[in-house]
Amino acid sequence: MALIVAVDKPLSITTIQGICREADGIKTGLPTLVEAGTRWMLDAAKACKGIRVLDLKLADIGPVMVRTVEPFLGVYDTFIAHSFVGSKGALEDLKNEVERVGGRLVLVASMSHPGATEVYDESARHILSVIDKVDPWGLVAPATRPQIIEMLRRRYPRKAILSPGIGAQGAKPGEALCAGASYEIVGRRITGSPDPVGEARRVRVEQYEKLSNCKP
Ligand code: BMP
Repeated sequence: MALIVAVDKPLSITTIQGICREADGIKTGLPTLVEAGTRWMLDAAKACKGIRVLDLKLADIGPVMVRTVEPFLGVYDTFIAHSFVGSKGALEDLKNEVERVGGRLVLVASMSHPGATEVYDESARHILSVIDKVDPWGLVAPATRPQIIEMLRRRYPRKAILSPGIGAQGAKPGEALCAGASYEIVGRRITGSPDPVGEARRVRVEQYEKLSNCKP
């Protein structure tokens, strides 16, 4: 199954290692950077053999985004940015820098919270045109609205689709995979459990059960 654990609180490095044995990788971001600092961020990524997603939801001019990710290049392999800042002078710079060292760029196509319909979905035509221009490795799309995942999968058969919104936000494991996502991102359900490694394993089992019964 395809599971990325959103580690939004600084768990022990041993727990991260355990999670990474059960899941395909981890995603960390601003909460852990603010709470635990750059050193922990680098140690967490080094402890994980799988996919290491740095999710700073970048949304700035190119040189600032490039400078922001610099300490993490070569340690994290996947970088998330907002798409609404556009390509020229922004995302094209970030993409070049990340790919120069073998990394991958992921753009937010839409989000999982209810307010995402106010701007992201209203602006879908513009967002898709930025995605076409930048041509990132992957996209973020909401497990809470699987019809968006289905649309993106039809439009971009070969892009990775990373889907958050499972567990605490209401979607069930496997639902986004059934809609065409490549990975499901699960945070609090796993990191808030007294046994995060066991909980990651349980999520995988639920993904498997759901995926074996996807409606055509
Ligand atoms: P949780 O499973 O605890 O709700 O965590 C979801 C994770 O996915 C968080 O790290 C959040 O930043 C991220 N995320 C999200 O929830 N919705 C989005 O649209 C995009 C995200 O990156």
